[in-house]
Amino acid sequence: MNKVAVISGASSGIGAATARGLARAGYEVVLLARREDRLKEVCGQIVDAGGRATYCVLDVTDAEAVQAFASTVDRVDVLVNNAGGAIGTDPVLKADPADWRAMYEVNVIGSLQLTQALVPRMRHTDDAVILVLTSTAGHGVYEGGGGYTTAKHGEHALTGTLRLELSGEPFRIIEIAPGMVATPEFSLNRFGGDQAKADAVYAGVPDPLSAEDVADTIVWAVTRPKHVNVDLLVLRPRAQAAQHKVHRVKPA
Ligand code: NJP
Repeated sequence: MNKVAVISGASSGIGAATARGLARAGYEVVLLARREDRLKEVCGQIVDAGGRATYCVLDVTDAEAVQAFASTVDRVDVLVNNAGGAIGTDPVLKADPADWRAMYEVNVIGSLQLTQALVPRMRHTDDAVILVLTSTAGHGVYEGGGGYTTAKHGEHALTGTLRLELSGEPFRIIEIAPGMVATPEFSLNRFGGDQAKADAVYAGVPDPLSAEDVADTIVWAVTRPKHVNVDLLVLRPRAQAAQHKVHRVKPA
């Protein structure tokens, strides 16, 4: 029987690349996100390449919808909590609490709800994996990043707590924390659709990470032997020595 991997936020970026990567690694993948057209497209690519993929339109912040989804799946071997994102770069004193709530809802509560709903479907195996895509923003702070770093620190805490609480059970709890990843939508969403601002994030950076770079790392971590838990893996592009230290090349 095929192993089943559920990936949230699989309609774009890192989640879509992870779905493709896990399908290539032999998993039957179940893609989750809110945009059906994008899910269909990614699923189609996987099936055309010989993989097994289905999707479910799901808002991970909707508790009832998450429960309804969980009731449709029989078994899950791998859960990738990837759905998430950032809104704005307002300083703490000017930030809209609604933005902070929205970031907390999708990054933290979304991961919490999906994990709670699917763990009962993961107890059939002696090697269940829950992987959480946090960020270097979950391990440090930066000006203008208050709402996002708070949410990602929360997701980091959720992941560590879960590892402790499931100790002794056959679960691996993995956290992958990337730095600068040039996915087409992450920064665009953060800046409310302002393409120029989104492009400026990566301007002159020789090689930011790609979605595929992160997906490769996720697939590697998931496919380690069952006694090997990659607790936390931080990956950054070579050009980003630290959150504030990004090497940029000036245009000639
Ligand atoms: O971004 P993007 P990435 N319910 O915007 C989905 C973290 N990260 O791949 O629902 C369900 O392409 C949304 O789909 P849709 C980041 O925080 C990134 O770069 O159809 N799904 C889409 O598929 C995030 O946790 C960078 O709109 C929801 C996906 O989430 C993860 O990596 C750096 C949803 C977001 O994909 C993927 O980001 C870093 C909801 N309520 C960490 N809301 C980076 N790019 O630089 C959104 O350190 N989605």
